[in-house]
Amino acid sequence: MSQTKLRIAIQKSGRLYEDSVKLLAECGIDLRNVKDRLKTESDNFPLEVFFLRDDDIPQYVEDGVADIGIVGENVLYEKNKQTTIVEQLGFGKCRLAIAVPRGQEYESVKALEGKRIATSYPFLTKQFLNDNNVNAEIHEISGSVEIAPGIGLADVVCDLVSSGSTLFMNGLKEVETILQSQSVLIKNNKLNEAQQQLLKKLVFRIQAVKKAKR
Ligand code: PRT
Ligand code: ZN
Repeated sequence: MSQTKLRIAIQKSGRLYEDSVKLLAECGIDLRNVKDRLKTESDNFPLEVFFLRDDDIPQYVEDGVADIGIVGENVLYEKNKQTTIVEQLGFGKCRLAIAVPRGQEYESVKALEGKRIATSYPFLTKQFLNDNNVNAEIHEISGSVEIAPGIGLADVVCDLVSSGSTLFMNGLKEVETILQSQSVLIKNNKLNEAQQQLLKKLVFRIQAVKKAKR
């Protein structure tokens, strides 16, 4: 039998990096020196780790460049790739929300009609607007979305929120929640039998770690 291993894609740096590496450690998987690496592997579990930008992880897993990955549901649904969620991981919790200038009246989603919405999540924002029969202009920007209304770039934002302090500091108030998100383990849809077995082993360990934390 050819040697089998699982290739996992995790965030290279950012909010999910620490928790992703920690989860693997808690699963008893030792990684060789992870700092400043593009990839590494484990000596005590047949796992190879690729460090990537979170935005690229759904595509890599769909393509089978990585077999599994850890990514936020927000990114997963925005990218809309063909992968399967295996397990919710309980970290990286946030929500994708629409926020308007604090002084602005807001009664219902109809208030968004004709507005300019700044977001890094055009797909999910569009879906929300369509579901609610609202026509609005989406302006895709890649960062610092919250300052868009303040500098006249947009009327409204659709962005990730966790504590809410960023919105507050920018004079915005949250009016609609589009998605509740946390990080999830995803898998490629065409894993072979041996890979499925390895994944089962990994998920069993993850569930044990989660249980111990309850
Ligand atoms: O470089 P790379 O592309 O990999 O990273 P990134 O900059 O795109 O993502 P990163 O590291 O910022 O976030 C990775 C993931 O963490 C996100 O996709 C979410 O799944 C999750 N996450 C959890 C968050 C937050 N909480 C969060 N609060 N991602 C971003 N934020 C930002 C938000 O965009 C806003 O600017 O934090 C600000 C709001 O925070 P509060 O606490 O002020 O509300
Ligand atoms: Zn990103």
